[in-house]
Amino acid sequence: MSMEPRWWHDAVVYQIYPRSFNDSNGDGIGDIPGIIEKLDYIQSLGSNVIWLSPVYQSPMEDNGYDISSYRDIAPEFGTMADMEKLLFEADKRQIKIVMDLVVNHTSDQHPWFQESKSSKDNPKRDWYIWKDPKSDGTPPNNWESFFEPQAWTLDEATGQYYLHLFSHQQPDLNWANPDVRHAVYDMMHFWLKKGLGGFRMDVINMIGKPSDFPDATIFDAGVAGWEHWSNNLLAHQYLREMHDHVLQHYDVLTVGETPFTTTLDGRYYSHPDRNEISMIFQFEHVSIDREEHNAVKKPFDLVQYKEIMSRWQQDLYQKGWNSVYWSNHDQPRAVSRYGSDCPQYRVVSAKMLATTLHCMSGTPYIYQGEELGMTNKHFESIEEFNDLMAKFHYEKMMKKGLSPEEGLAFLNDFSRDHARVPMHWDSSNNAGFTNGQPWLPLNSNYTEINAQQAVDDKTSIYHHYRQLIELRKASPYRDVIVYGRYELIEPEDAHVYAYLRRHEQRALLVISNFTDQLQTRHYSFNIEKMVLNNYSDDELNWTSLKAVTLKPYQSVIIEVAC
Ligand code: TEU
Ligand code: CA
Repeated sequence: MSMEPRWWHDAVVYQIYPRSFNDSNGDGIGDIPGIIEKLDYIQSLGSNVIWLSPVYQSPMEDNGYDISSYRDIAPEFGTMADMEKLLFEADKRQIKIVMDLVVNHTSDQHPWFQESKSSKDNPKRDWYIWKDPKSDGTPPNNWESFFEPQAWTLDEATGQYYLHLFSHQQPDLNWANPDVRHAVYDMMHFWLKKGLGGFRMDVINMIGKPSDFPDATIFDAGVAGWEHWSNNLLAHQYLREMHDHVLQHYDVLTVGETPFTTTLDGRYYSHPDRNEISMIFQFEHVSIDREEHNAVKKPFDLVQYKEIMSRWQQDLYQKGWNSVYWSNHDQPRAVSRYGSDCPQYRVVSAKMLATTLHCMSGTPYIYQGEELGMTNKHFESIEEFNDLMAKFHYEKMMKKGLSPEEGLAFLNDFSRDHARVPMHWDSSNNAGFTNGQPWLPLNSNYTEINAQQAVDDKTSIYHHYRQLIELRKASPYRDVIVYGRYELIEPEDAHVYAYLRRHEQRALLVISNFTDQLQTRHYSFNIEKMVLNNYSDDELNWTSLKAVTLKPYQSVIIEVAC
């Protein structure tokens, strides 16, 4: 198979978490008019797709991932007219807007659930997943939830349990019911007709629930039950139906968020001939430095990281499409996690991470502030966290007998709130994010790390990202970056990540030092040209790769002879 070109093959996506991006009216909450104000900033970066985390009406128990009306905008984010203006203004700048499609579950405040809950014979009863208790009154099976110990909550009034893989305020829709599926498809048409560029599909690999609801048998590798409700045949069947009814009629980017996937699953979802979705977010590489389920930290192992990324690069080559990312609204800040956020190495290591990822095949995603090298914030106490998952993990750790300090330390490494701290625009009060009280307090380092500084400084991380995007979209290296073959060099090297991309008569070698030490290596390639180097001072010193000494966190892209 050779890949038929699609517009999103050379796209670079910029993710916005609206609540934390830019507040236009001083209520402390980012909003859609605030996003419109910053479109020029995103356009200058070079990104041509924006993925908006949910902006729909919601009680915001999970900051919008709990939707109470799919066809309304949350008032704190603006109005439908604002949303239409955003689409219009983005389009003027050749930027497409991808919205979040959260349809594994709704909010418990959604009228569908309110009706469903009202009585056992309500016509919408079967829109959600209701089951009788076991004879001893306990839940129908032993599945866990991502945010609570149990995936089932008893509704006292009707005497049945309902299923929620996330919080009890996020009941799971019953995709086995065709009326539910068609309601979702209608809603998708509603948005796509407004000129949307596509959807990011929240936990879309979990929509198929086996009709017999079997007990989980695996308890040490994720939320119990995942072997039954993730990536099953039903999920693929529903996606193909969705493609048939909706997606085939639009030329859009679709990316499925899919924890617990293998590369084989990745091919099933993204092979163009299967008519499902464009690409998926896999979770393997963001799972190697922790056991999320058990809230346990593990050392980051570069050899394992390389093995995972390389396997995805290779297994999907011409058999599907990758998405590549370091961070998003659920992950800690990339530079703190994989690079170094100490003043000496923050800039250079953030650039190194960017180079490593942006030369891979697949569609790269940038999370707001990543292009500035924003860092994790230090939280002093558990009360400072906002995220419901942080609270759940903390309780879990306390129950296991860990100390409050240990609990706090884990969250300071991994809490989702690190990503949700407001964006740094400039060095003025509250980083120019708001004139009011920010909904989540800022990181105090905004006086040094902010967009204005980065735009003005030609050697900033921001400009490094800009150059990487330009290489992918409009340079002689476009085809090799977008369509080239990928080859890992020295898989066992625990400090340096080197790989090659080849396409027709071009080859690019990418070398990244993941340590704060000098590293000397030998490569048997001949340099044609130094394409990008995150140390600007020694560009001319590279004449041969026979013995190169990489500086701390140095990363280079070199065109080599084929
Ligand atoms: O995330 C799904 C998911 O798997 C997360 O619980 C993930 O394990 C964790 O956040 C990563 O550390 C999606 C959304 O991205 C997330 O923001 C929502 O809270 C969740 O679904 C429920 O909609
Ligand atoms: Ca606001």
